[in-house]
Amino acid sequence: MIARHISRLLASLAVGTLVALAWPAPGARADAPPSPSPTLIVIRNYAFMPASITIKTGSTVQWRNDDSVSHTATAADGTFDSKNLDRGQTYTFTFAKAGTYAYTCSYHPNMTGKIVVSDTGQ
Ligand SMILES: [Cu+2]
Repeated sequence: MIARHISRLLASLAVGTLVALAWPAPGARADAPPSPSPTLIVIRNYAFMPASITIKTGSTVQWRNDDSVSHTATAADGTFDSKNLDRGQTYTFTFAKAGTYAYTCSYHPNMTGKIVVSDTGQ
């Protein structure tokens, strides 16, 4: 009787230890971390594709020029500027601050894009 009681107590202690080990450490983020791989925006036919994206704060965006002519990805507020991108060249930028970033190609101002950066990624 006592032996059975003790073994049940030991079993519940073991389960409790496993739960404690599986629990996130203090300070661990409950939500998903920013995407580790960059979000790709292709520049093709004088357009940013997709023209508008929403990402999570801390995420990285990569632009790639697939056109035979040169382009740039230049933020209206100066936050980022790829400078000249020839065919096949890429530019990456990590968005550390939430906000809405409008950008254009400095050679072709009718090319426009928008990056929405939010803490929820929505
Ligand atoms: Cu351009």
